[in-house]
Amino acid sequence: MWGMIATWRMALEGVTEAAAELKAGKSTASAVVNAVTAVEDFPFYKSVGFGGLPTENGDVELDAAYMDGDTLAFGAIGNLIDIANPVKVAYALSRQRYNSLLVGQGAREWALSQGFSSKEMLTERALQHYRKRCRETLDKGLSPYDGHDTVGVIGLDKHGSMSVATSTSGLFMKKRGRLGDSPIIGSGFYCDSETGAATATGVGEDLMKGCTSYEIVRRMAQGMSPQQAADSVVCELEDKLMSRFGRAGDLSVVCMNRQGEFGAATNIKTFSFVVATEKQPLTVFRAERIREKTHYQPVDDEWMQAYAARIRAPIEE
Ligand code: SD4
Repeated sequence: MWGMIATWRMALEGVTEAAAELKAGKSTASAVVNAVTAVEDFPFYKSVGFGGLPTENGDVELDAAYMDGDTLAFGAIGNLIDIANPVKVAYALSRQRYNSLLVGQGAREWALSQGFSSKEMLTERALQHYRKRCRETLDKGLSPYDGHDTVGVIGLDKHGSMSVATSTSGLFMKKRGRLGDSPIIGSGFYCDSETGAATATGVGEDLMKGCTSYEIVRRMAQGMSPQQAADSVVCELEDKLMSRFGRAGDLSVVCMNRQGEFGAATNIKTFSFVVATEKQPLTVFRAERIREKTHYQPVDDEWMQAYAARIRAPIEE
């Protein structure tokens, strides 16, 4: 059995190629890193890698992680500035015994010492978004934190190995130095090849309160199906946050078990994700929650066209 699941429609092109690698018997490590790299390199995805949106100071600070489900080794970097592929740095770090989570200047220095090259990650388009948001936030009092998507990819290869990787520019207009869940093991990602893997996207501050990805994997280990584990974790976290904290941000997750069965859950109106397994042909699904359960269906052509137009639409300044 092989399989791959990823957050958001933006993962489609990367998953298309990476799923073919898994089908051909290649390892989950290279498939997952390649899938995330494709998203990082595409300049029109404004929440991951090159073209990602900046902090309130105008710098692009990137977070990424990689976890190997066989050994439980992981590498994660936070607030990385001007290095092309944060996921590759995270992967390289996962091969080290110590220093598994590096942030800021230290992360950059380590990446450079390993031969990763410097690259200006702020694009003209991201700068336009930034200027527009600065104005809107002043004029209309919009929350600076709206509009953000993290890519999280889980892979299962034919040898039974699993891995997971994340990459994000974090919340738009975040404070310098702020970390969300994406580079935090157990919150933004977790993977154990004996059980399965999970990855999250949404408001990191809230996802971290539930150690969301670990909790999903733990429930799968106790016998829940991926869908039950995903739905129960998202629903319970949202309920708890509403009753104890007074509000809950966006919470969306995908997961897969070692049999290649998958699950997805969300508390937002439209959460898209991409899946391909030996049994499930490559599909982009659109998920929504109706009464404590997440329902999903394949997106149609109209949805795909609207998406393509939206991500490339000129930014009205
Ligand atoms: C963060 N969880 O930095 C990330 C952002 C994200 O969908 O996933 N947005 O909090």
